[in-house]
Amino acid sequence: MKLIIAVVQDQDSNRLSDALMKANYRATKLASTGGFLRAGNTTFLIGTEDEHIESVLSLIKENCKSRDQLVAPISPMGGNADSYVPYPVEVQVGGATVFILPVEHFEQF
Ligand code: 2BA
Repeated sequence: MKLIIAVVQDQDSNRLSDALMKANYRATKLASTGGFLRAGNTTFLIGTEDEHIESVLSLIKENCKSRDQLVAPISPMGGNADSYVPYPVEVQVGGATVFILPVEHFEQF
C-alpha cells in the first residue's frame, strides 16, 4: 500500500475530489498554504494499493492544470533587502506536486 500526498491548486480541488470519488478512491483533503506564494492550496491524502497508483496519478494529471500566478512584491521590512523585488513576478504553479510514500501499516477501527 502507498500514501499519495498531492498538493494541488484550490481551483482544481473539487474537480479532483469528484473524479477520485467517482472512481471509488478514498481521499482526505487538507487546507494548506504554499511556503513561497503564501497562498491557499489543497493537499490530498490518498491511501491506495500499489496497483492503483498509476490510475490515481492519471486522475491527478487530468484534473489539475498548471497556471501562471503573479507574486506580489514582499516588503523588505524585517526581511532581506538584497532579495527584494519591487515589482510583481510571474511564476508557474502546478498542475500538482505529488509525493508517494510506502505505508508500513494500515488499520481502521
Ligand atoms: P508555493 O510554495 O506557494 O509555490 C508556488 C510556486 O512558486 C511553485 O509552484 C513554483 O513555481 C514557485 N516557487 C516555489 N518556490 C520557489 C523558489 N524558491 N524560487 C522560485 N520559485 C519558487 P509548484 O512548484 O508547482 O508548487 C506548488 C505548491 O506545491 C507549492 O506552493 C507548495 O505548497 C507545494 N510544494 C512544491 N514543492 C514542494 C516540496 N518540495 N515540498 C513540499 N511542498 C511543495
